[in-house]
Amino acid sequence: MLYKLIYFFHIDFSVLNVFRYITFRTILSTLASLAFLFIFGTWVIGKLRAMQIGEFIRDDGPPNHIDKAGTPTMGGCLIIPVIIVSTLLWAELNNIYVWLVLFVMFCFGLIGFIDDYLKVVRRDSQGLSKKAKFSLQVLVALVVAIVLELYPGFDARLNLPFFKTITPDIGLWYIPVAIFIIVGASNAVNLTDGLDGLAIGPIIVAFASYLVFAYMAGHVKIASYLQIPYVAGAGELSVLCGAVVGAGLGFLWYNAFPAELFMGDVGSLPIGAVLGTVAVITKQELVLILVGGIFVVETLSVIFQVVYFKLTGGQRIFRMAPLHHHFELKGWPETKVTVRFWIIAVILALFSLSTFKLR
Ligand code: 57M
Repeated sequence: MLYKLIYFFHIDFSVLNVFRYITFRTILSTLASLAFLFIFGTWVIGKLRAMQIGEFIRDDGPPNHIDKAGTPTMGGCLIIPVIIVSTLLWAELNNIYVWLVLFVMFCFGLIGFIDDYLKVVRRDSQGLSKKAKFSLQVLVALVVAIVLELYPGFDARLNLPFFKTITPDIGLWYIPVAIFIIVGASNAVNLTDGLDGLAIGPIIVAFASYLVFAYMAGHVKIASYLQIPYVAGAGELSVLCGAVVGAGLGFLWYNAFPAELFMGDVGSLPIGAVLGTVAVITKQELVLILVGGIFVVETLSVIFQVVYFKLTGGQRIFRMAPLHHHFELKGWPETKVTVRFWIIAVILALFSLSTFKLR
């Protein structure tokens, strides 16, 4: 929006030509998000406190979490609008992918909001039922998958990391695959969001990686040089990824240990779903397993724990799942778990970048 308005004057002021470039607008959207978080963060935390929107802590978790009772939550109510506004300000708005991702962000944000509202405001410990939550997530992802399948500019074939010539055409099976990636990423980020700064660190790293991937996929020369699928228009998603990185850094300011604010489901569900959607659109869906390795491992730890628990009638692999609780119960301080998970996230992201050359 703002970008178009400013660019309108580029004939009189040639310096404004710079607004044409995705790279420049990505920097602006990152900084805009960061600035919004700094401007409104303290005010929102104060409002949440005044409205008594504080975290309820389960007493079966690690003991150090009891002190976190009452920490303002539903920080996603700040993060999500900030990302949407920054994207609307600096992205090209006649781009179908930008709208598709904003649609996912809004819908998953709404699902998370209803769940948080029931749990935190209405004090209904169950929140939205697991079945309702999952069905709504699948429905939204289904809409996205169908739009992509039908959109003539989108080639719905899989792109395998390390293999440039193998691009399996799985036909209509692409729809369930895309749904799995979007819904899976959403819930994986949600499961990881259990320690101060734990989810937002790898989120920043993952979106910074996809910012680069989107730029490469949307640039015909770079895509052809790297022999990755060219997705016309996908470069605009760099602006959106930049907005998430900026909002993530701003949120980390408040979420760093000891956290003054949690993001809630209203933050974790949409951010995870958006990560999955960006991975699908940029045709880098399988690299997400690497880039989002922390989220994958956390989710697998829960699956293994639950299956093993059921098969053995009550025995456990980990002291507690998800994995971060296991390390906490082993005696690692919370910040040590968090920072080590961040380090692994950065290593995985660097490794995933190397897949573009190792082909
Ligand atoms: C989200 N939510 C956090 C906060 C955040 C199947 C099972 C593994 C599900 C899982 C679960 O419920 N996951 C959903 C986890 C919660 O954080 C809130 O939720 C939002 C994200 N959705 O934004 O609002 C707690 O996490 C802590 N936290 C921080 N800092 C942050 O920045 O310290 C969050 C953000 C907060 C706070 O304590 O209250 C959560 O962990 O509940 N369930 C679990 O994770 C439970 N695991 C479990 O039951 N394991 C069993 C199973 C698998 C057999 C086992 O291993 O034996 C654990 N969680 C809790 N207590 N709270 C263990 C018990």
